[in-house]
Amino acid sequence: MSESKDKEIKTQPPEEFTGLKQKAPKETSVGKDAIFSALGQMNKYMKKGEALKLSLKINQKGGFDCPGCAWPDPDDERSKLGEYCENGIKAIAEERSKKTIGADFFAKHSVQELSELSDFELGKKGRLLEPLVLEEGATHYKPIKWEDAFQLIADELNKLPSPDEAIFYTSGRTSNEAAYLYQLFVRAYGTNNMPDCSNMCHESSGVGLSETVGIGKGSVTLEDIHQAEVLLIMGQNPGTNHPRMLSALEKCKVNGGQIITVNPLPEAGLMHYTDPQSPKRMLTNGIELTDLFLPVRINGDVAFLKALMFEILQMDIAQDGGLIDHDFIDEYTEGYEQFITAIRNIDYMACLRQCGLEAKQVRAAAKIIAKNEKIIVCWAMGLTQHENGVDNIKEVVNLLLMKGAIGKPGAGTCPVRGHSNVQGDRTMGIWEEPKPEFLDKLDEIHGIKAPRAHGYSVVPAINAMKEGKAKFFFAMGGNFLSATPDTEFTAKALQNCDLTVHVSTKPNRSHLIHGKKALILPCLGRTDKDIQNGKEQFVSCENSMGVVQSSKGALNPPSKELLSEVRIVAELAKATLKNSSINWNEFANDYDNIRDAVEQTIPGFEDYNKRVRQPAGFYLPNGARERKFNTDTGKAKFSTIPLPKHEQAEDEYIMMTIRSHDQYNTTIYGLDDRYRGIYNERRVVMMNEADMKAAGIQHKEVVNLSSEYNGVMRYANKFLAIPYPIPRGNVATYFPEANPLVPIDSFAAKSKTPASKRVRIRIHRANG
Ligand SMILES: Nc1nc2c(c(=O)[nH]1)N[C@H]1C(S)=C(S)[C@@H](COP(=O)(O)OP(=O)(O)OC[C@H]3O[C@@H](n4cnc5c(=O)[nH]c(N)nc54)[C@H](O)[C@@H]3O)O[C@H]1N2
Ligand SMILES: Nc1nc2c(c(=O)[nH]1)N[C@H]1C(S)=C(S)[C@@H](COP(=O)(O)OP(=O)(O)OC[C@H]3O[C@@H](n4cnc5c(=O)[nH]c(N)nc54)[C@H](O)[C@@H]3O)O[C@H]1N2
Ligand SMILES: [Mo]
Repeated sequence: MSESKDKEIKTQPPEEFTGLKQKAPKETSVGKDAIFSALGQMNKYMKKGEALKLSLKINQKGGFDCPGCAWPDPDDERSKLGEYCENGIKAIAEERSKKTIGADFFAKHSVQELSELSDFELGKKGRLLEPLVLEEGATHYKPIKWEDAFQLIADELNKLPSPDEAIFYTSGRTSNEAAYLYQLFVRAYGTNNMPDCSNMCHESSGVGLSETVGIGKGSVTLEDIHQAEVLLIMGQNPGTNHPRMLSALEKCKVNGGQIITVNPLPEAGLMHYTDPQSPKRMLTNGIELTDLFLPVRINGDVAFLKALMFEILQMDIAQDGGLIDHDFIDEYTEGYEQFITAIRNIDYMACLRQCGLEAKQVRAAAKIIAKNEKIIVCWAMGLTQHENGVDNIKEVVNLLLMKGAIGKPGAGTCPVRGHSNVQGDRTMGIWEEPKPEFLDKLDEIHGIKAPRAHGYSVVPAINAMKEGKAKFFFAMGGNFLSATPDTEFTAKALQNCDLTVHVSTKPNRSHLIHGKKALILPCLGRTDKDIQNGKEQFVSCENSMGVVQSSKGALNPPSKELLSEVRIVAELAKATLKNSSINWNEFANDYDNIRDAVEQTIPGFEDYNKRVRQPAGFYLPNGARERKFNTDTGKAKFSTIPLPKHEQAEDEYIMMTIRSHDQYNTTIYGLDDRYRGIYNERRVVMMNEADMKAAGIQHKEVVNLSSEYNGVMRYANKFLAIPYPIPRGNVATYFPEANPLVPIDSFAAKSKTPASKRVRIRIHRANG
């Protein structure tokens, strides 16, 4: 037993270096290095037979949906070699690690001791095997029976003065079936406090798109990407985060399309690609992807888009029209006059200054876009995680509407989603602001009285716990402490709770920063066989392009003690809601029954059980795809967006927090960021070489970081400064190590998405 009683639990990740090696950033992606890296991870962390079995089933029809990203699978033919990618393999190697941890591990190590470990070190301990409880005042987690765990939760929930003092978080791996049942339980219990990872992710896209084109999802299909004449890829690093997107980009290029990349960093994955599944490409050294690279300053996107649209307007005037789609604008949109007047009158030089690009670069982009009609804009966190995140999306929509590039083949919006079922969870009703029609249906079908008042999203949920307005925290997956902004602040919020509960597959830092009491409930993962009532079940997920597909685990679970998320919800509901008229057993015994309820509740799921059994699943309806814009006026809307205010003191840098190649959000697969040439270290701050020189900072010098926002100081110490091709005044660090610096009160207007891509920081020489 450890002597750790007097030591404090560490709320911040450990500030220790692991041995940085830096090489020049790579200029090409995937190829044989990716295969070696994936095989390396499988050999190191998985059992041999299991690795082979899984790699043949990943993203295959009738197989399981990769727990990695939400990029869609081809509707027709799937590669024989397995429709997988390096990072998909890492995701399953992580989930199916041969290591496991049970009660003996937790008896040996106190919570305090474990709090000295990083998420990387914790994750590598292995799969969780049995339910665990941390009693009030205890120093160690110990085993608890499932029924006692459910009773403990039920007692806490029934003790609360109001259901609105409970918070129910969801990460985006939860299946449609589990998500539907979960939200039904939470609403039957009596609250809409359902924050989810989407709040920190694509919420800005959801809000921006709903208000302008009437649907919070993207409008394109995979085939559209293949057919596009121009792909504008903004604030996204697909080589790392959506590797299978690269083969779609390759198809687009082979079909004659052009790619414009807008990113502060020259991400290797977007520059050059060698398809590991094509021997010919491996021999011929692959294909150039990006035709025009625009190294925009962090959050310079609105300024860039304005300058771009100004240029297109000038070109249209110069050639007497034909470049702007007035037929489309007249028939389908509103707000054009006001919008185009504002574009005509922009301060062009101010736009150039803010985006950091030269006029000739903007003009080069305008030339490509103006003369083409099939245009798709793809984006991810580089656009959404800003205070003006929603405006970023609306400005993207302006460009597409101006060109009539939506609701026709090869054109439209493509927000590339994160978690593999984050989009499906929202469709199933995981939302703090549910629509009244949806709640009416729940009431009618299930005989409940769902609450109408909106609940907390992530940032308000943290504030509520911090202020003592919420006392119970339940997480269906995820790593709330490490994923949210302002780590210290969030830690205090969680520690204010009476009970914190995590349904998890692997240990993480959220298990260690706990309420008075805490529970860890281990569950089945995507790769595990799920048998209920003697019958093998499957679940379903919705990908980034609105296709719903089935997913069935392939391996025996690592322990008999693990329950499916569906079963956990059902048991929890039975324990908590004593007079419930809902037959929770029926749902958990056969997931077809859940799908039948979904079909009755949510439009687009007609014949759900039948269609989900079709090999490639089915598409959900999408108004924007058909030029049916479901806004309040039935028209797509142009927006008039102000240029963002960029406050920044002389000695401040603008920091973005990004993912390395070896991580899945807070799950850290390894310590390398191969494409960026950064090896064996995550506590780095990437700086422009000239900035380092000006500040007298040496390569690999130890620096401390601080951020000051609304008069509050925040700190994260011990990072190594390294030179990197990034615009001057901008720096980059990895998430989650830099999250202590992201202010809790810096978030996007309307979507409340934390502004983790634009944090004002100062860099202090540790020995200077
Ligand atoms: N392997 C792997 N796959 C993943 C994930 C993972 O962690 N690992 N995470 C999943 C999840 S949940 C998500 S949301 C996605 C995330 O996918 P991404 O959004 O690609 O992930 P980030 O690393 O946050 O990268 C943001 C990119 O935007 C750029 N950027 C930052 N600020 C700006 C800006 O102001 N303007 C512009 N134009 N660009 C900017 C950065 O340089 C970087 O290339 O990936 C999903 N897939
Ligand atoms: N600074 C900064 N912060 C960010 C971001 C950023 O770019 N910068 N990105 C944000 C984004 S886009 C997102 S989506 C969030 C992610 O936030 P989360 O979704 O909360 O975090 P993850 O790291 O994906 O969660 C990992 C944990 O999920 C559990 N898990 C894995 N698989 C399963 C499963 O099948 N079932 C269950 N029940 N549990 C499982 C494991 O225990 C694992 O430790 O982080 C956000 N935070
Ligand atoms: Mo995300």
